[in-house]
Amino acid sequence: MTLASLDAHIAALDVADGLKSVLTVAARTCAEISDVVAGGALAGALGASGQINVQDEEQKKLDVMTNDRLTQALLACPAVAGVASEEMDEVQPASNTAGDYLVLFDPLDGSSNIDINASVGTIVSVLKSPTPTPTEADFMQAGRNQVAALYALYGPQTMLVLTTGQGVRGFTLSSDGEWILTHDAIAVSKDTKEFAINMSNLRHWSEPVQTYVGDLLKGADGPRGKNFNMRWVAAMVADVHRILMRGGVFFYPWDRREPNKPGKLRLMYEGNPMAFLIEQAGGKATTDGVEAILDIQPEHLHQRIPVALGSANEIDAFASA
Ligand code: AFP
Repeated sequence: MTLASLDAHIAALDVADGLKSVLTVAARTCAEISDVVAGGALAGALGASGQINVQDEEQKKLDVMTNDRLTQALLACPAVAGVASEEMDEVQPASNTAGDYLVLFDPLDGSSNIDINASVGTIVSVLKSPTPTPTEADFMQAGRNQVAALYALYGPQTMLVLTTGQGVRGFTLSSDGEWILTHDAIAVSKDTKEFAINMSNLRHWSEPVQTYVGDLLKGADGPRGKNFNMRWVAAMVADVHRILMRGGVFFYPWDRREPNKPGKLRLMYEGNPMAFLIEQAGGKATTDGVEAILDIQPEHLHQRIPVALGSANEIDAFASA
């Protein structure tokens, strides 16, 4: 049996050639990043960089290395008009003026997992650029406008999961450095008995979220009438991947710690691309069970939102809690 490669899949896609180039460059760079992540201490990839990013978070060396690689590779692609990253204060327009696409990324999702050798990822979102010389305002497009979204998961296997709005497919990185189609037509089950949330924040959540999670914890004897399992990897890529593989729901809700920040996760680098993938796989991606993440009109490049996504019937149950 001949296994299809990502290159062959991209070549056959019914999308513009420019988008094919962007996806090819993003996938190639993720394969390179996989090598650096796997090298760990041997690749000088562990530990703090000593720098603080725009989110006021201490950057790890790997945050900086992966951000630099993606930025350079994408800005060198003639189809790219500009990039924005969770790790950079401002958007970076390309020096060429022929690009059609804006690429937004979280170069290394789950940074706290790096030094403990647990799963991390890269998340990428692609928009059409309204102009070949984009400014920040041109990036302020609702997630519904995305023309592609992907993530790479650097776990026991390195995988890349992609949508261009025609379903969701998963590719596994071979020992030859080639992405091979291994998961066709990925679909999120409608129902689940598994949830993901950082329980240590319980006391900070709103009353309805506390009530909903409390009901899950009561199991078969409670109002939900079934036992739920819980998982939390602390890397959204890995939690979303589990949901795409076997169903489940993921929450990072609004909480009281910093009332001016409506959640921890970033709309443009995490919420939108993951919402596109989850919706394309038949799941729901919302802020509160009802409001679709993809319909939010962004106000800031680094805007944060609450996230509730995954198996459709369980997101509906969350909405009615
Ligand atoms: P970093 O990319 O800054 O490491 O954050 C990871 C993340 O944004 C997301 O991937 C996780 O689901 C979430 O944060 C974990 O947050 P807690 O550390 O609060 O559990």
